[in-house]
Amino acid sequence: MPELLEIAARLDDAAYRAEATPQLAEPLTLEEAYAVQAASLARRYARGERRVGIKMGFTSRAKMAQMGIDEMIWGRLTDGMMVEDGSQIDIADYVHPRVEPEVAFILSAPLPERVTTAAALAAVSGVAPALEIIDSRYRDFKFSLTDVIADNSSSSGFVIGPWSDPRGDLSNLGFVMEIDGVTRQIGSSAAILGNPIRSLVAAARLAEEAGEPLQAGDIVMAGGATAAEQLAPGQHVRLQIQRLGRVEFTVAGI
Ligand code: 0L1
Ligand code: MG
Repeated sequence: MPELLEIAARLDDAAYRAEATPQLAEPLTLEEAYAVQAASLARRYARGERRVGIKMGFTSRAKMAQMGIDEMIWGRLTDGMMVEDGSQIDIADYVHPRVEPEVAFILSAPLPERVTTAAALAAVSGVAPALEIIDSRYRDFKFSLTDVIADNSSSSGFVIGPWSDPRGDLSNLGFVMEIDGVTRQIGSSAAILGNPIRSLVAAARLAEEAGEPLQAGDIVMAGGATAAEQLAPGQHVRLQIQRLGRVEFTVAGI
């Protein structure tokens, strides 16, 4: 539908220019919102970006409560969103970015739609501490469920720490996220659907339903374990996850 393509172009332009855009005037259906997301990603692919995986959103009560939304959503990740562990971002590349602590998986085999947690784990070659930089393109970071889905579920950047062997219990690993050496969020991997591997199972189903099944080499960001924190110039953000290690980045500026 032409209107959906226009919305996709507006959201993609807002992300590209790092300029806020008003909330959508008319409510979309869920199907339309994901169609807008796919169309806005098609514009990124046309500029040379490559899909490298997917992110899961609202997989924890803390995130749902922070944003007033209680349904799981997903978005696409591209290589253009990757931020190297330990590197620096420029706040000018974002509208009003926030950061949240997550767990990431990388796959060594495709994941079909219906998988058990054991089968999902068997397709994982690594698990890592990860930070998601979310950046709603909507003015004041305010949106409805379908608005945010259309906006690629606020996907903006992701930073992945060292990959570890995924075998072992991932259900209750302690998280500490610090900004400038001060603890800002404490949590547990249990906050992510009780065990982040459940988020991977859900990701496989949603990706398959969208006609883009998860493939070997794909990255899956399992979702935030705590509320997100606003980013500002000059900050240093670090996440430490029990057994998995740390991941960090800085924000350029004073
Ligand atoms: O959990 C998430 O990553 C949801 C992202 C969309 C909502 C937000 O921008 O906080
Ligand atoms: Mg997230």
